[in-house]
Amino acid sequence: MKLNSTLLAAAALAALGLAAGAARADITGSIMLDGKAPEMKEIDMSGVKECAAQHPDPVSEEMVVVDDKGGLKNVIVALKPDDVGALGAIEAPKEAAVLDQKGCQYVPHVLAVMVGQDLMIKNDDPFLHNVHSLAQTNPSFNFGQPNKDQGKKVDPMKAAEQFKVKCDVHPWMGAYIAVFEHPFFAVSGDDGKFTIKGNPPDGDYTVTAWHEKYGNQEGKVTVKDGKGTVDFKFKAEGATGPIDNPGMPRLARNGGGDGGATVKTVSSEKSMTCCGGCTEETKANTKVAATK
Ligand SMILES: [Cu+2]
Repeated sequence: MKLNSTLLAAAALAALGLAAGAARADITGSIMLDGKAPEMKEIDMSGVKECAAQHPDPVSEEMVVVDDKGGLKNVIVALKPDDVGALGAIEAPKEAAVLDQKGCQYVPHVLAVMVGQDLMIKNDDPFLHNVHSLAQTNPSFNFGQPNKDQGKKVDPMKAAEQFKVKCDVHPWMGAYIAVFEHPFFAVSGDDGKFTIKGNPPDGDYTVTAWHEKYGNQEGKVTVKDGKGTVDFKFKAEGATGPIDNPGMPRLARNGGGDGGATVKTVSSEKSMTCCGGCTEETKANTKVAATK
């Protein structure tokens, strides 16, 4: 009898789990690169022994990372609601977003966080990195982490913005952080696929997709019963990036870029769209930067 009740309890739990799974609503999709991916340059760490020592194999830049099917990694995808307030009561994700420094690279290379979400900067290397945020709207940070560190909490982000983070010790180290006013965002994985979780209300939404080299795109998704799909395709040909903007107009003024295209070379209205939840101020800056 005891066994039976245990089994029953397990069955009930399983049923609950299934029900919860069924109720969970996700927006999914994939990002593909159309055409041949440019070959990424090898990062030369030879001048810094402690970094080079951590990489028996060559390390490539992470600007364009595709799998063998053309899935494009590190694309920030987000809903762009007309009115964030219409999304209902939304809370920042409880789990902290973590930017790690490992083997003299940022992990992940692209990170998305929500306003108010905890943001931790971790150091997996037993030596100095100086992590330097180029944020202008948000509280910026600029501090050294001389040794391994499980995570130093920085001030939570306050507004939608995208910015670059760099290391002042190792010039090749760069990461991007995008801040949203809502939790409906994701970053595409190794296979170019993404999942926006959080169950946004049913309806039609604009979705933005931003890539460091290929810029911005917008798509549409219809969310029904919390589910929806939207795919993006970026063209490999003709891109002149890296593009620190237009999704990140502030970077151009910061000189935080890697060179290459600047906002001056971007003329299409579409590519000047802010990547998700832009504040009016950001939009205004986009226009100012674009007309300079
Ligand atoms: Cu560093």
